[in-house]
Amino acid sequence: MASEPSTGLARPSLSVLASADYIDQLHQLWQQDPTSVSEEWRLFFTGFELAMCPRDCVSADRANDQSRVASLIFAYRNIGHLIAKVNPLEESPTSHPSLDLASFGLTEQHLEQVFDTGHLGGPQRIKLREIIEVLRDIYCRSIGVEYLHIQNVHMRRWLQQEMEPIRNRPQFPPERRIAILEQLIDAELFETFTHGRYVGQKRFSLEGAESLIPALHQFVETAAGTGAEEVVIGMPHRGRLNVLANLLHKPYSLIFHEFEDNLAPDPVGGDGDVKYHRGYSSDYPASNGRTVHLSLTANPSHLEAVNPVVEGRTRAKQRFRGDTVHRRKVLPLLIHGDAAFAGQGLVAETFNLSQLEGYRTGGTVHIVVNNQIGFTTLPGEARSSRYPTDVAKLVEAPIFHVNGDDPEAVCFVVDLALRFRQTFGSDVVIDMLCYRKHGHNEGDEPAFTQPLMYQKIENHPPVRVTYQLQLEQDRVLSLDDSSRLSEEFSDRLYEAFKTVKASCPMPDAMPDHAFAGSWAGLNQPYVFDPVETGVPKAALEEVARALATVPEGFRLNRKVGRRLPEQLEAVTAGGAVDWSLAELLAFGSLLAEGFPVRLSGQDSIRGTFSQRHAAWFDTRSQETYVPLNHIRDGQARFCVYNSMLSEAAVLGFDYGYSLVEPNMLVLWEAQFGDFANGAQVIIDQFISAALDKWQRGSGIVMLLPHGYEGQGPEHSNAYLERYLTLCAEDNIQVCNLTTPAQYFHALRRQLKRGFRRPLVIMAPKSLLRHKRAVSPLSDLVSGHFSEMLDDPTPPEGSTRRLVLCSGKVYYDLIEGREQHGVSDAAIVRVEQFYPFNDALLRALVKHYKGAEQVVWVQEETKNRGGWFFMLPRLLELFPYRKLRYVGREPSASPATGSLRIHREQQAKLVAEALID
Ligand SMILES: Cc1ncc(C[n+]2csc(CCOP(=O)(O)OP(=O)(O)O)c2C)c(N)n1
Ligand SMILES: [Mg+2]
Repeated sequence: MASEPSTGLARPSLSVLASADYIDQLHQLWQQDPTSVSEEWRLFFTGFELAMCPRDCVSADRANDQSRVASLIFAYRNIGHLIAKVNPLEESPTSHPSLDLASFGLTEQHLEQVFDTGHLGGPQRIKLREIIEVLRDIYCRSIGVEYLHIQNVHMRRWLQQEMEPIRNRPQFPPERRIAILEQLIDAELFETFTHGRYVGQKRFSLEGAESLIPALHQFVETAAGTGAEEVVIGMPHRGRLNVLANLLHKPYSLIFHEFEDNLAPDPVGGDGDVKYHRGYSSDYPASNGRTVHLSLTANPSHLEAVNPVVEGRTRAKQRFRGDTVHRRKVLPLLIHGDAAFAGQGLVAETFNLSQLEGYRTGGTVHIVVNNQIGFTTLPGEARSSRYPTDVAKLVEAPIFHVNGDDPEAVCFVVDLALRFRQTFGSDVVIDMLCYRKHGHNEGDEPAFTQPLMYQKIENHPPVRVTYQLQLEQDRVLSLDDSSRLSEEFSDRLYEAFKTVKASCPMPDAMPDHAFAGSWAGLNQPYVFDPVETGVPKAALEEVARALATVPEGFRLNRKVGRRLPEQLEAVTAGGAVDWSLAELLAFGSLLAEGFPVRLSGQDSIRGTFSQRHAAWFDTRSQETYVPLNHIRDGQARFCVYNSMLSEAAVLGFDYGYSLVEPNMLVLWEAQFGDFANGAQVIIDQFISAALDKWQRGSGIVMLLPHGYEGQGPEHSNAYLERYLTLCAEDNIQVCNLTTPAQYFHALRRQLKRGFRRPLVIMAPKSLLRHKRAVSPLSDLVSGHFSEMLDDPTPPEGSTRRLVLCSGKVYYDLIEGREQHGVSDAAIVRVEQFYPFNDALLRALVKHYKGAEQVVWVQEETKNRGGWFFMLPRLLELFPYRKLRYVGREPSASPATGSLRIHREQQAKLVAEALID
């Protein structure tokens, strides 16, 4: 197959096609009613129609020519980027058919005529030739801009005002230009120095994209200038060490130390991670005297997976700094590779989160390090769109394509992009076209697959060299002085290298932010010691009253209102508490104690099963009322959100949130537990492993509706077994609960211990309304969570059979025991699989020493559920007894699609568990 030369551009523009459709629609609207479109479009269509007219119908009238010129100006604004010189490896086309004079009905003769420039800035009337020069200067040099897809006229005007009068050309003072050169020197020499010293070691060099370093310095400087206090950064492997060293000022000695010993044991514990995945944070002293805190989020290899995590962290930090209105103090910055940005769905998902009420962060600045390749894959193989950034049009973000070999243009667009974000609170994208000097990593041979591209790259001078020459030419800095800057930096690197080589100590300079600030004291090991999580009755009554109080004039849905008196009575009279009431009481009691609660998930406000009604909706006005925010003055806030229909981005976001807020109950709920596998990367790479890899704790709660109730393969099973295979080193808690009180205590316990661990709950569906799945209020007033539950009504005589189970099947078993008149079987429940409280189970089953048979019962198929997790544990616990599995047969699909077969299977497994 012929491979395209690497132009950074894929096939003919889908984006252009997409905008052509859009323009057609607008054209039709204009034809029906010229005032229905904006002034710019009116001018455009007037000129366009004139151009389409046969010659003899066109009067030579000046006004018509002026309209043609207006169309031409519009066209440059719209598609000037197609001929912009943004690719350091390719000559750009100098013309485009859609920009030719003939396209507008103009000729060479018009070039010398004077026309009005509209809003273009500069003199109001100049020759057409000059107008085109100005337009090419603005839109077709090192910066190509896509912004006319933005519907908001204020945004478009703002961008025009910022770009056109100064022709998209920065005027940096000499000291800033010298600083840019120094940053390029840092970027390049850091790579060449380590390349020479640590031959063949992977570092994912930034060479070819060194302008990223001045770009990031510019970002922080502009951030400081707009009053921002913190930047939360997410970035992939490429150039990460460089960014750590040269932006976050992670000590060079520490980085070299990590090169000496690829997997250095971390001082805080855990198995650690490779150096180009770790997080870091530091304070950046900006030149205006302010300090900006920079925090690079640890991330896995899985490209783009960190995006929603960064957004969640940002939002939590904004809350922490009281920045919840304008969101200008804490800024998310995401850096991407071109192939990953175009390919990974999480990019689109994260864009989609960006303006949603419970998830917005005031806009993210995205920088795509577009080195025009992904490993060995070229753009033509990697995407169907022209640019890797076309996905950003989903949120109408402005997109700046910029030549990475023009570092001043890069800094200019970074400054512009961030000011846009600070002004409009929405996303903005920079596509920095550059190249990759080496192979994918330093041991890789790029000439195997891209020989022509790499011949070009071989002969391409580093941007530091061309910029040095430019500064010399502009008499800003002599070449001698430039060389001196390089030597000074090399000396610093060499000094750091020598100290590491001499002793190889773990430098003390590594700050440990893992358990500082609000996390202080929360790094204790996991223990089973019960924590008292009961709540005095009076406090529960206070919550229950809030839950039963309908504000004056609020028209509550009758069905929703019907259950309020019952709920109140359950608490005041000490009655039976069902699952959803227990949940609301857990939330409410925490809120009253000052712990905020955040719950997000699909349809979580009402609850998928109509069980929660966390907000009420006025039947006539649709106005909402959240009773849990009206418990008492000074209480913490309850935030509940219906999420967008995604698992990965939303779970990633809420997980990110939980990283910042250990004293907030953060819950993510799947619609049905099955769907959580759409977020597998977040579960595998972050939730279960972050503590071990990066010493980052989280107390996130995952609610995963689970239970075999005849709803078919996709609404029965939350893949309990998947979570169980992830369990080690007390990393996560996995529960399948049977009572509302257990749920209540499990939720409250999350905030009451000297450690935080993610809590995965197989959440109920039918148990939400099961008449036996209730708890007496007294179980909420005192007591605590228990990992195992004994049989509340054990056999009066001898126990012949010990039945062990977990979750909903327990209720089928106790009903079966009554139905079949079984009097010799005890039923013990495993409420928490992991961490596995072996001692507690051992103590419980002591009462049933006489049982000849031990049965593990589950409703899941044999290849799922808790069986394989329990088997070795049960063998150890009952070495001399007969151990049996009762449950569904192994099956490729989790459950049958037939309700009848489901019922037969369920009845059979219950009978088998209890009777021989
Ligand atoms: C989700 C995911 N799939 C595959 C990989 C393997 N992988 C690592 S880097 C890479 C290419 C990335 O290309 P690009 O995004 O353009 O970044 P670059 O390396 O060019 O800077 C691939 C496929 C990965 N890390 N993550
Ligand atoms: Mg790439």
